[in-house]
Amino acid sequence: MVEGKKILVVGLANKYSIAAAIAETLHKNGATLGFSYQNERFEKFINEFASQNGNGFTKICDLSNDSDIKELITSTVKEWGEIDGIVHSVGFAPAEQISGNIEDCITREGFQITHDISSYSFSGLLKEAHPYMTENSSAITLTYIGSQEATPNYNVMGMAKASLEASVRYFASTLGAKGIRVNSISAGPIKTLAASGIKGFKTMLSKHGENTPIARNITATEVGNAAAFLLSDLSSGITGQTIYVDGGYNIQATSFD
Ligand code: NAD
Ligand code: 0WE
Repeated sequence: MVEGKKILVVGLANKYSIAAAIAETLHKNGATLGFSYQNERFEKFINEFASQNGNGFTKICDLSNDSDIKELITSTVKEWGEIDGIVHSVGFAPAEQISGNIEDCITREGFQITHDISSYSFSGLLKEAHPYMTENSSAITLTYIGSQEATPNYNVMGMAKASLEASVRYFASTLGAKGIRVNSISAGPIKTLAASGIKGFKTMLSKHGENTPIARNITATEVGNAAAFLLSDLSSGITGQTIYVDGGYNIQATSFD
């Protein structure tokens, strides 16, 4: 479904990353992949992962830095000439921002960092990449239902995800005529490294599984499969959307049991 498509994957940290599952599905389905990573700490893993998934290029890119974003796109275009797809699987809030009641922990600096990395970075990537994106190309990002519903502890991350989802609609609206589609996947909770650092995550995960229509939690592979669909021409009529890959969790009303 994505044979021959040249897709840049941003947000791979380790084997538990949602970006890893997405990359594996894309590779299995014939895509050519390139990877960017946040800093030297991830270099060894990324290079190993890249060599096992098609031997694509790897490039360091701190998304808080405009010149890093520019260099990432420049080197991607040098490598490929054009870009058929972008996967943005990135989110960050300083730990103290996502623990406790929002009124006790939100700060101007925490707000700025969270919105910069978790929302602006997607805009920044598209701003640089769109001139090189092909007719029938597609960009996706990862979001969470905490953008729509006040979720305990998610706090300013939920505000940044709301901004990210709005950015998907704005970019979809203006890039559509160039044949570029932009969507997000709203994933149910998955035990990644980012998630395992969150207190009470395990309890949340098991309650979430019980209270979901499919009666279990979703897997990163299921997100990878939806991502491959959104990056492929099979989804050519879909843009500006938030697609829920959450086992149907979002369609339920509050339970009063
Ligand atoms: P992860 O920690 O594996 O991925 C987060 C990535 O963000 C890492 O690769 C990290 O290096 C990168 N990153 C952070 N700051 C950066 C910076 N300044 N520059 C470049 N990269 C930076 O965790 P994950 O759970 O795979 O998260 C991926 C995406 O999925 C995030 O947007 C997250 O909000 C979203 N998401 C996660 C879940 C979940 O339960 N795990 C659910 C829904 C959505
Ligand atoms: O988007 C996320 C996690 C994002 C995240 C995680 C961390 C942990 C380590 C962002 N920043 C940081 N900063 C750190 O220092 N998810 C959707 C997973 C998640 O995070 C939560 C959740 C869920 C679900 C936080 C509180 C409540 C629920």
